[in-house]
Amino acid sequence: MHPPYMSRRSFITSMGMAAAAAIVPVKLWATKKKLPNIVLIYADDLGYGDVSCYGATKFKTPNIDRLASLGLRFTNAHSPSATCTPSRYAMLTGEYAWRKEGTGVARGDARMIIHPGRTTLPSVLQKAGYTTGVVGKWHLGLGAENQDLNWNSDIKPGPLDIGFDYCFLIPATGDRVPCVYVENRRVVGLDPNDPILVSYGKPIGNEPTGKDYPELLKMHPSHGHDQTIVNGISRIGYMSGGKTARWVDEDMADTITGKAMDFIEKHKGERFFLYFSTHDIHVPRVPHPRFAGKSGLGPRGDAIVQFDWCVGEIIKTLDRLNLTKNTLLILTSDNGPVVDDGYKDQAVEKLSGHKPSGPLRGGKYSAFDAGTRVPFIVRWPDRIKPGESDALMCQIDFLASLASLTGRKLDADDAPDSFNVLSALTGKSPVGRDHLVEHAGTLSLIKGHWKYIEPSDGAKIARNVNIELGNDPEPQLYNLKNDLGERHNLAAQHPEIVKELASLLEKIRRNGRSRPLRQPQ
Ligand code: NG6
Ligand code: CA
Repeated sequence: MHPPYMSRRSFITSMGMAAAAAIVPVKLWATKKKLPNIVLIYADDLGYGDVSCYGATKFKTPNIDRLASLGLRFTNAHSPSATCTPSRYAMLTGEYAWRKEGTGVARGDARMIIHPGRTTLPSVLQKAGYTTGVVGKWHLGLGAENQDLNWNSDIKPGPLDIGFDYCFLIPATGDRVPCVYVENRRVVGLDPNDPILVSYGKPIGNEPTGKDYPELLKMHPSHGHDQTIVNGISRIGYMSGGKTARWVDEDMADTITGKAMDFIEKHKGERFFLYFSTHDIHVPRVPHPRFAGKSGLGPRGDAIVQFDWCVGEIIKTLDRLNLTKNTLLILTSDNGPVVDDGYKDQAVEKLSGHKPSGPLRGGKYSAFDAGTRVPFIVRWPDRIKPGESDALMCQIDFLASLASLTGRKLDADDAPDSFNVLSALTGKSPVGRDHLVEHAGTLSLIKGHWKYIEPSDGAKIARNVNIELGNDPEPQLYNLKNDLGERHNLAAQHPEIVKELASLLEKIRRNGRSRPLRQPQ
């Protein structure tokens, strides 16, 4: 029977269309036509104050500023954690990383921590008909648990097993071996006669290390980072072989931006999701020579200028292909800023008054807000009015929000901490999350303008990187509305608020989930 509101003929026609679209329900098929492409640009270690549209004055980030002027600039948006692996884990699974063992900063030979079969951000979009790709930094491990990982044959499981149709990866970080790219399941440019071996224990082969041969280095470590030398830079971990496959740091931004642009170009006729995860501005900061000196702040500032260039290339590609209007473009960062993160790259000496954390306290690794409050810009000309929003947002919500956008239902067990904040993400509502757990080793809870930091015996300052970690054996309570810099601990004045927030945090921890089941999907 055809529905009463349709003639028999149009019903048959629409059935034919639905069949052609692989039996998508008619209602969804109608809305699907308007679904946007989605591009997520994910910077590494870019701080709240590191771009000019968030207050940086010592250099300019014109492409990011332009995005912000054409889109929605969020001022209270967060990464889920204050370091890379847990932030990315949470963003892709919709589960707080602190719930799961083994989601701390991963070694370069770590096994994949997101298991195949799990509902992920890319798997949701793939099921919604998107072609999905990840280009750039991965840092979530590769290969199966309890099995040796052989870098010289098919590397699996990997992104292709959790919802991505394509990947071009920096497997871990720029400062961790192996220093090679992986495309889909294979190391790029590998000579089979020169196999790659990787070790995070003992030295391997007879490759020189930074510790033993500092005279071979073009950039010296300030702490750690003194193992195998690749491209004149010593790394974390040992590797041998794979000489023809090793990356050149100076070319990394060009290489991965080129791959991201190729992905867009190749899939311009389809609906696509691209997760473009840059290496910038993580250490080692070795931008291409054409960016050298451009910021006046040394390699850290130059890496920001390079990152801005990458953003500009993506914007231009979308413009050129006429995709801009119906592309949801999100730009944000995996955690807050750090100045000296292990290499002597003059970042400290040349800071010149620049404040990577802007008005916030702390930085990468920190429970104070600069650990996780990051730049967060969303542009979608067809649907989002330019402006600003102070809604409480978190990247962990991409999963439920984009599931809602694309008409995918989540099972009760999926994405246990991902909220549907689509209205806030698209600027329809000024209200985002009700509350948010922040993770930096220590947990914090933000609810409204209050922020509670759990008591912790951890170090107060991360010595080498010189960042206040926000740990204190006493509970801390800050009013972010008039004390954004978290200077005045009000816990003693408001014990009732401390009690309320501590018990909500405990409940979230105990329940194993925080996504409201009755939230509209
Ligand atoms: C730290 C590294 C730091 C950086 C960080 C991970 C040392 C001394 N420090 O252990 O350089 O790699 O891990 O950064 O090794 S993240 O952004 O990927 O989380
Ligand atoms: Ca990071």
